[in-house]
Amino acid sequence: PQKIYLADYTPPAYLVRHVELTFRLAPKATRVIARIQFAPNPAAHSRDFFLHGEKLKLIRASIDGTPVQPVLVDGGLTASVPDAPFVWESEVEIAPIENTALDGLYMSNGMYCTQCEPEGFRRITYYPDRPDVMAPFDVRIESDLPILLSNGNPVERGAGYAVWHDPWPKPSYLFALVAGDLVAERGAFTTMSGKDVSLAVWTRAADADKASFALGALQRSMLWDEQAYGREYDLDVFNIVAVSDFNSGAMENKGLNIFNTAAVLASPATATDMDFQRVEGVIAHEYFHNWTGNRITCRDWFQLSLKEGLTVFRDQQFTGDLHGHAVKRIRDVIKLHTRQFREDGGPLAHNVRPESFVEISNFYTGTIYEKGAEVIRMLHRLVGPVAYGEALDLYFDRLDGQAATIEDWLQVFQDATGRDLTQFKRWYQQAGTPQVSVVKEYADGILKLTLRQHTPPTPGQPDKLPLVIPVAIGLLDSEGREILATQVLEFNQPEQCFTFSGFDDAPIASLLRGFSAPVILRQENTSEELALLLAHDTDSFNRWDAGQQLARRTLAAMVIDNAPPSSTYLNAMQAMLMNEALYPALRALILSLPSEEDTAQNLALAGQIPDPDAIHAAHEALKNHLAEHLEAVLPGVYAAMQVDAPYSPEADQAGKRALANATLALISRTDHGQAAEAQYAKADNMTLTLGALASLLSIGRGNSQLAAFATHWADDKLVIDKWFALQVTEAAPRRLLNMLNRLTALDTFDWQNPNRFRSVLATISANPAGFHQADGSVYRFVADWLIRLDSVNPWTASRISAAFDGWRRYDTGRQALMRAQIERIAKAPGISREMSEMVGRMLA
Ligand code: BAL
Ligand code: ZN
Repeated sequence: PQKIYLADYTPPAYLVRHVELTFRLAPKATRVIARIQFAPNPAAHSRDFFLHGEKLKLIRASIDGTPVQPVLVDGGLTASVPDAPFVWESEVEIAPIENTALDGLYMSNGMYCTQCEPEGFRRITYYPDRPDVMAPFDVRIESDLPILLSNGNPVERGAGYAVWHDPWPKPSYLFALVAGDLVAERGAFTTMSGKDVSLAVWTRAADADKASFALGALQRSMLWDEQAYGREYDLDVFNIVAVSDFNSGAMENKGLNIFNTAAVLASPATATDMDFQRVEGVIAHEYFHNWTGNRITCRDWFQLSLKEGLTVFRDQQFTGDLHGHAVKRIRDVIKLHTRQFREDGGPLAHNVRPESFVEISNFYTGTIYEKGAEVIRMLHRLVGPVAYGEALDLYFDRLDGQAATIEDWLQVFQDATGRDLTQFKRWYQQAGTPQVSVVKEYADGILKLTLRQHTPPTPGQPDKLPLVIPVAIGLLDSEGREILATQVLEFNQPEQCFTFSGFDDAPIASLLRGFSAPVILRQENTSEELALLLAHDTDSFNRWDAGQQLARRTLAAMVIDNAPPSSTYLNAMQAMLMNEALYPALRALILSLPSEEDTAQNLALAGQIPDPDAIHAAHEALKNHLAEHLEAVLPGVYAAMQVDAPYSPEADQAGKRALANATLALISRTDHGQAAEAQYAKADNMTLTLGALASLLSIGRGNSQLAAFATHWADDKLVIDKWFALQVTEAAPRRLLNMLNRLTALDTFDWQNPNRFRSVLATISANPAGFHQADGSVYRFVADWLIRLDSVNPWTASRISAAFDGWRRYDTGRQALMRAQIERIAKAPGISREMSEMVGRMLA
């Protein structure tokens, strides 16, 4: 397949002044009539007129009212047009009911909806479907369905039709349309300048009781964006629609956000505390896109992180402000470690701003999103919050209404702060996770830290240049008292020394506080130093990180040397667990072991070939040891975490439930599931129900509860997704294939529904020892399903194919087995461009 290069960007030949669309909706034969005002672009290099279009049946076309016969070419059409403003009209026919890719206009449970980012609009009508073409839209929808929605403000509603007007120029990827039998949870928001906005969250009638939390989250987001960034909403209405067939989490279409039901519906009985937090975070993320993405959009798709990295950073700030920064930061870093570091260390590694791609849809990745957010977090730390605020004000002033680039973004920071960001820009241009090693020397009251940085080669980038790495540091004395508050070192050379003086004894360094840069830190500190940091560091993130480092060390020794678990680790966990000054959510996070994927990465980094069975065995053994070591204290902590008040997803209660579930998982290993059965029986919310069920399944029990759960929740798809996923996560590795065969044979395994497919197929990665069965049977199972799904839904299938990206890490037997499956996918007849690019990159 043809690659597209950033270096080949040219401005569009024609700009669009105005778009008028009429939709005559019918499942098999929707007519789309487009009337588009084009004007030559003075900045263009050519006058070639090209409109994208895919899977469209052209009925007619005209230019300035005169019928024309455009030339249909691969991916669109061309026509000869005036070298002056003109009006293009076309009528096309499409079949939304046949659109199983869920890209463009499609149907879900009898409702029409759209997904246009990145390139779905070209499946709706012929158009210059590129983000640097922005225009106001008028949309008329004709249908007998009761609710007809599009972007912008409502203009007119009559029998069988509705008209919408969006005054804000937008690229086609932000277009949206919804038509269906829906009910609204309604609310309002008065903006900072006193404008009233009507808000609505639209769902199926059966889900009406699960929309109020999302509405509140939207109101909180609107207020926060005014207070934190001075950003006011700019339309009379804001609509959110819940759709059960959706490829991703949600979409920020102007004024009409469309959400996967999983990212918007929440009630205490059906959603966990983490689901509530995800719903609030995604609602915020999509809302914040209104300024960072919609008002200022991307010039081309290479700039995707311009909107995604910034918007993720903003939603992280929001969640931290509302619910506590430390816990949010730890959760985000866990995600970064497992998702992005893995991507950065394998064949799919790419720049935060890629320089080429075949299918941009393959680049909605941890690198674009999470590493992109980390890059902005570093900028925030380097310039400080005040200068960051000034730079963002300038960004909004200077680039509002434009399609911008990473260069524009950095220029704003340079102009606002006077800082030269030439070297900093490398974060956007170099793939791979930098490794930072630290050597500490202490003599005569002086501490000398020597930092070295090295970024390993990644595909197409054998050599790397040094980066600007902000290293936040604090120092503790041997009693654990802080003797140097957090400072930020600017580490920008291959090797650099930093000295600190005036000590009586060798201080203990707390490095990379708050995870101040997305790097792998390699330091030679002793287990006792880590235990001291875990007990005393003023930086909560580094307390958690010290616990993780201790766990990593003991797990590595257990895997490599068959060593017993470190008593330093076990004792440190006991002290931490009993420390009531530490809030429960933090204790729960510290008590949780790093994932098996994390251990595999850690061993690979140490030059070992990770053995998934040995890693799993070590994790199980360490949990058993923890359960025994803490046996006397766990019931007391568990009892103290019981909540009597009515359910609320707020941080205090959620933190208690997190620690209750974390302790329950250990208690179950010694009480044969008694406490978990009791919790399951009396739980009145999904967090405790699932926590109990997970504990039971993890010790090979819980069959009757599992059956009762399925019966009770048979009508709730999102809850049944959890039922599927939990069985995959908790399956004993050797039984996983049987489990997978059983689950996918059920009538309820509606494989064309992305959530249901993911609940089984994407969840396999959470059971690495099961995925990596040495006979390769699970690899084959995954490949079979990916090939099958790819023929109907390439987007979701190609995303899950990344499960194979770590193949070179493993022993030669597993490598050969995985490679064979990746090659089989590559050769499957009719494989999509998306999948073909993914497997091609993994094999390269
Ligand atoms: N723009 C795609 C969905 C999201 O990142 O918000
Ligand atoms: Zn986004």
